[in-house]
Amino acid sequence: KKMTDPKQERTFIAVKPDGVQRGLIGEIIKRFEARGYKMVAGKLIWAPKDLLKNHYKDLADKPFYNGLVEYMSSGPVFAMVWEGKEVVKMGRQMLGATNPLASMPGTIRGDFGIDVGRNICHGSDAVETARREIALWFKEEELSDYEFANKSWIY
Ligand code: FUP
Repeated sequence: KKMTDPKQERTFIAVKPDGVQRGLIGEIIKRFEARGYKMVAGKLIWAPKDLLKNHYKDLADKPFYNGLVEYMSSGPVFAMVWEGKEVVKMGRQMLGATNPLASMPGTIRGDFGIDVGRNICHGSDAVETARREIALWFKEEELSDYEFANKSWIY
């Protein structure tokens, strides 16, 4: 399996605690499925703080970091790995901008959120970041490598 094939690119997407509490897990899965992406892994997990601190380690010096870790550990998240053509960039586009005023209607944040501190979902910002985040949240055996029935109608 060639990981350089853009159709086999993978990203880490998570429904954050507010998204889970608001019943948006299915809505978010639905959008990635309908777009043509393949789910490779998915689980509900109440993340321990050390995992979240590692996940957001690049933001450790930001003023919102402690609040961010508190929010992310306030309930379970639904963690996923999605695969398909340029899914990292496309996933970010589907999630919408970090700034609520810039997240367009039609995106997940633009349709369901108004606050940067309750922004419903996470998506990796680059292929390298995705690799790191997938390895952080999932064991290798939790990732399913399978043929996707609809593929020839998508590519
Ligand atoms: P994103 O990649 O869109 O998740 O944005 P960042 O990596 O810049 O920020 C990570 C998380 O920190 C965001 F999802 C929400 C939170 N955050 C704030 O709470 N306040 C800010 O000013 C910026 C980000």
